[in-house]
Amino acid sequence: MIRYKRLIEMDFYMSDSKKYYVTTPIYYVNDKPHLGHTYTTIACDVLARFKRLDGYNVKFLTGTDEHGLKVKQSAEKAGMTPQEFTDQVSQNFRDLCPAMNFSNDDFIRTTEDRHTRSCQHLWKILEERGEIYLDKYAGWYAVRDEAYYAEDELSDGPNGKKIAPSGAEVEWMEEESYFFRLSAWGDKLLELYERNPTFVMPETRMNEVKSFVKSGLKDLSVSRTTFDWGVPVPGNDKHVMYVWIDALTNYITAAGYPDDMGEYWPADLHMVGKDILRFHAVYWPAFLMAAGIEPPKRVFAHGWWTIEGEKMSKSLGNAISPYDLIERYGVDQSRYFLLRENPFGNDGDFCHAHAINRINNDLANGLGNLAQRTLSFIYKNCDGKIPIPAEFTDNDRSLLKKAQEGMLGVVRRELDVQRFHKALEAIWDVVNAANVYIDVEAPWSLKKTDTVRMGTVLYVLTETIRCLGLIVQPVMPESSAKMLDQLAIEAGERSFDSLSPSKSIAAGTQIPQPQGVFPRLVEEEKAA
Ligand code: ME8
Repeated sequence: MIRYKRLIEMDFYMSDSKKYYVTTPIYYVNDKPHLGHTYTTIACDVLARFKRLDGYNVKFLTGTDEHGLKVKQSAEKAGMTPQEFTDQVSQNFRDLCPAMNFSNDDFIRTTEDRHTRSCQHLWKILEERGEIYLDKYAGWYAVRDEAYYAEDELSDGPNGKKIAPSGAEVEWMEEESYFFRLSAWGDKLLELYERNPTFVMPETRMNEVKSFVKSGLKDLSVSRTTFDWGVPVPGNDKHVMYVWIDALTNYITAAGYPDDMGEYWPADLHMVGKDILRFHAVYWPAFLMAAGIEPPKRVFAHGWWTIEGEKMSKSLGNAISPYDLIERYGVDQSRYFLLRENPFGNDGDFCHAHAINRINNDLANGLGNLAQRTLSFIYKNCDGKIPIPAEFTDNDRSLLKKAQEGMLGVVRRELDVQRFHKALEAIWDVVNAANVYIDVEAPWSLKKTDTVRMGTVLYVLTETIRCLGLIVQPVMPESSAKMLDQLAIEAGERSFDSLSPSKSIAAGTQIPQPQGVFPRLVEEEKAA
């Protein structure tokens, strides 16, 4: 009967258009995945997992951006064809998904047929609508950024070369080019930002985008003739598409464009680093509106990580590999640290000493210790059975209310505005409250004086741990599964509708011998 009800509830959720489509940038295949790429995808993975557990039908997309001059040049350097090269490097990003426990539903490569078809279709629509025209382009081009710069943006670099604001060298290029009439879309973009004030987040980034658009938009060169590693322009094989129009289109390709896009489009969230905000918040909605397609609902630009005070770069050789993080700290611990340490949206400095302290304090001593001391106590003193509670005191009720009722609403609200650090802070308020509770109630003393009360205290703690285990699942899927296994919570009882007093843990449940979930990192003294 219960199971049947659950099925109906699931159906209800699925058909209630509770859908959530979240995307990462598609990463360039000229580099191995590093901390920066991993960070963006972790954030999206947490949102995707959270929404699934909260009853949404989720699509979570990531992938690789494989065209453009930069990739062609990297392939040449490696002595490979662009296709061989992209096959190899794209695989590094694909392999990272299971390694980091990413739950992406799709992995798109811009060299796939579905994507060529989608780009060419979009192009034709834009051309038919008079949004794309053929002309000539001359200007300063930075291969590294795949972008043209205006003369007044440049400075003089060494060897008489000119340098773009990004630090990339530019060269003078002249080519026949197709143009997108971006200049005609300024007002419509400003209207979009007015209509949807959270189209770009955080707010400071919205202001930057608005002032960029208000300063006037120029038409955008959207094809290249100087190389052929790209999607051919339909009807003019001399041209390939500008890598950004090709790249951005991935988000609709994966939703099914040009066929029926079903329920997923418009995307709920494009997560990007601040470096590529302009492409997502200005060019992309302009392309879409020009083609008569609804823009996404939000673009969130997060900050950049530096490494122990330095910019992460290939030349400094200081890029942190995600595999190094996994080896040092574990997958879940790395996921937790990256989202907890730094207000999402701000820049942050990655420092191993901070990682160790944070992981030891919050995970080993905080949540881990709470679960371990409660469950071992039950295992040793109560025949491994969750005790039957007697009447609850105000202190019991207060903790239970926080865990069963208060926490989810706050976490949901914070994650809906991508404030991961605040969501985690709210969860750790409950962890801390439970650790205070166990010390105040001292079940080890009650063992000698009042075993009935001891049972109630242990029940309250176990129920709190169940709620904590449920709510940390999106951030720490493996460790939370271990915690929930230790409480003998069935797989079907782990979605957020189980976060309620009516689904409280059953007294009498037999638990297995508890194992520590978050080992203490031993380097703390050395690093502190
Ligand atoms: O820009 N800190 O790909 P990309 C935080 N292909 N995040 C960082 C980071 C750092 N130090 N370094 C990189 C591209 N990132 C295009 C995208 S989308 C249609 C096309 C993250 O491989 C951040 O999310 O250069 C940034 O936006 C992304 O990696 C850039 O990845």
